[in-house]
Parts: sequence; C-alpha cells; structure tokens
Amino acid sequence: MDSVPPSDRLRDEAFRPAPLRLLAERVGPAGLDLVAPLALGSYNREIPEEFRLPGAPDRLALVVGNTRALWPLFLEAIGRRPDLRRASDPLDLYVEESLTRALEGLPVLEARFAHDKPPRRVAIQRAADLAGMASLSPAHLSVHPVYGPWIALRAMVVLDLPISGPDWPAAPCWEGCQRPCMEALERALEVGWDPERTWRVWVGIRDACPRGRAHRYPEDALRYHYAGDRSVLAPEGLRARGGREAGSGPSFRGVR
Ligand code: B12
Repeated sequence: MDSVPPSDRLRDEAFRPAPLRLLAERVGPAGLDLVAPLALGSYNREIPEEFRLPGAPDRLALVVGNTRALWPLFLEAIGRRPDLRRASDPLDLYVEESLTRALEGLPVLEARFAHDKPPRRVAIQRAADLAGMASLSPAHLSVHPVYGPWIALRAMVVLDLPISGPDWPAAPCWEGCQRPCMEALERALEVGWDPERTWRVWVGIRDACPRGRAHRYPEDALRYHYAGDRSVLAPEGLRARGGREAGSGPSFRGVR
C-alpha cells in the first residue's frame, strides 16, 4: 500500500466536499486517480488572462490527474476497442470519454482538458499547485508529495457549487531539496528535443527527482509519452505483455 501523508488524510477528511468524492469515485476506475479541489477565484487570480475560466470566485474547481495507475487500464481499453487504438490521440480520447461519463448529472460550468489548445488552454500546473495536488518545480514539472513527477494532469472542471474549506496549496517541492532536476533540465536543453534521439535525456529530468521513484512509469508508457511510439499499443505487443502490463498487481493498487 502506498502511504498517504497524514496531512493529506486530515485535509481529505475535513474538506473533501461530496461532489469531489463522487467524481473521484467515478473517474478512479478509469485510472484518473488524483482529484483535488480549489476555489475558481484562487486560480483566476494567479494566472494570465487568456487562461481564466468563467464562473464566480467561490465556485468549486477540481483538478483531475493520474499516476501510472492509468496505464494498464488504458491498455485494457485499447485491447477491447480497435476504434480507440485508431484514434488520432488514443490516450487523450480515453481521458475525454472517461471524464465526460463521470461528469454526467453534475452541475458542470466548465470542463477543460490539459491537451486543449488555445484559446481553451488551461494553466493546469498552476491549478494543481494551488489545489495542493502537486508543487510546480523549478524544472517545470509538477511534483506530487508521494508520486513525485510521475503524474500527469488531465483536466480542470468547474462545478456550479460553492467550495467549502480554505485553499491548501502544495508545499514547495524544492524546499530542503538539492534540486538535481535543474542539472538534468540543463542537460536536456543542451541536447534539445528530438523524439527519436534525445527523449531519454528528457526522461532524465523526472528520474532526477528524489520523490516518487517507486512510482516511475513503465517502459512502454515512457516510449508512448516521450517518443510517441504507438507500436506499444499494437495487438501483438499487448498480447506479449498481457499478464504483466494489463494486470493489477499490488504496485498499481492503493493509489488515490
Ligand atoms: C505547452 C506545453 C509544453 C511545451 C512547453 C513550452 C511552452 N511554454 O510552450 C513543450 C512542448 C516544450 C512541453 C514539453 C514537455 N511537456 Co508539456 N505541456 C504543455 C502544456 C500543454 C501547456 C503549458 C502551458 O502553456 N501552461 C500555461 C502557462 C501559464 O503555464 P506556465 O506555468 O507559465 O508555463 C509552464 C509551461 O509552459 C512550461 N514551460 C514553460 N517554458 C518552458 C521551457 C522549458 C524548457 C520547459 C521544459 C518547460 C517550459 O513550464 C511552465 C511551468 O510549468 C501543459 C498542459 C497544460 N494545459 O498546462 C503540458 C505539461 C506541462 N507537459 C507535460 C509534460 C510531461 C511534458 C514533457 C515531459 C513531454 C511529454 N511528451 O510528456 C516535455 C518536457 C517538460 C519537462 N520539463 O521535462 C506535463 C507535465 C506533467 C508533470 N508531472 O509535470 C503537462 C502538465 C501535460 C500533462 N498532461 O500532464 N510542454
């Protein structure tokens, strides 16, 4: 079982409003296992105008993300659904479908995906920081207290409901840290971005973070995310890795 810091547990028990719990219960089975609340006003105050979302400042906004728990569930869906495998971006579509289903019946004012392009882009790393989900690191990665940088941020939802409880922003991940991510970022900037040749150097920025190492993405997930290698979704590949990747071993359990 992964340990959840006591402060997180207290915060959850005291302030998690019912709609947050409901959404977390609905998206969790799809692998979207991180959900955190913030006041819409806190977000809108902190970000440049083009990223602001409509709604009163006291409305409940929710940031939705995932750990590596998503990957085997996504592969399972790919195995079942050839249409998903053929989509222009299978993972983005999987996330869109899962969240849209989960939002049914909720009073949604706005829902934006992290992959939405301007003018619908949302500054989701800032939102995750303000919501206390993950600290925005000096290397531009969002670092969760337990999962470290091995998370993705997927969507921000605003509900027409008041938020209860105060904002609880993330503790800065760099405090008391030697910041090895900075050297790794410099190395990556030196070699530049090339999805065929240099992507592993970019993974090095995540690997440099001392937090969440036990929650590193599996190799095929890294190839998919960084190198854009869609062969990891091919039926032969899925079958070959079957039991191991698509299973739900203890390391994928117990995540929030
Ligand atoms: C555009 C974008 C990029 C651009 C950034 C350059 C730019 N400014 O245009 C490029 C293409 C370079 C990029 C690269 C990567 N990205 Co990117 N990206 C985004 C995206 C879609 C929007 C960022 C944005 O405009 N934010 C709004 C402004 C207001 O925020 P900001 O705080 O001012 O700016 C942030 C970014 O622009 C970025 N940034 C700005 N300048 C630079 C310069 C460099 C060198 C780097 C590395 C980053 C960077 O960091 C800032 C602080 O976080 C977000 C998703 C989202 N909706 O936020 C994902 C996102 C930030 N990216 C992400 C990832 C994983 C990556 C990559 C690792 C690539 C990949 N294939 O997975 C790389 C490498 C990043 C790294 N540090 O290692 C994840 C981060 C997850 C995490 N745990 O932190 C996000 C959240 C997407 C997701 N689904 O989770 N990305």
